[in-house]
Amino acid sequence: MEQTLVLVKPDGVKKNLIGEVISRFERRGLKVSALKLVKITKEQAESHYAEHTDKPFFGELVDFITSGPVAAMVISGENAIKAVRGQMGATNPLDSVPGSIRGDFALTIGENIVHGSDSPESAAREVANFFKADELY
Ligand code: D4T
Repeated sequence: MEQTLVLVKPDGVKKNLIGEVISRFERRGLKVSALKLVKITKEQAESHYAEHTDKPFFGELVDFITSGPVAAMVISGENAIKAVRGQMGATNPLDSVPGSIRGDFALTIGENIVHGSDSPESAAREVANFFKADELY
């Protein structure tokens, strides 16, 4: 059993895709263990994207993820990290296959609708950045 942090990013919220994204995971058999709509602070965003601090796109990344509310959730299930990343599609939507979330709803890497943790270590850190232990079910 694994847990992963999923964010429907500000572009996904603006496009009314929160339900669509959750529905895809639920229909697959994954569970929603925590869920909230939240405006991320700059500090929280910098911590979330800590591995990208030195990248040229870091500033834009933080500006974008703090530009509007995100739907933050913890998705749980057997191999949830890999299962969710597969359903999200490739980071660059132009490389995402049709049928994946990004392949169906996004065109640019800067606005690619969803985030999902990429390892158990990232998931533990990212879940703790958004939720307290007693907010998980
Ligand atoms: P996230 O973290 O949003 O789930 O995306 P990925 O795990 O699929 O991809 P990532 O960590 O490599 O990138 C994080 C985030 O940065 C944006 N990005 C990425 C960007 O704007 N320009 C770029 O060149 C890259 C590589 C998109 C996702």
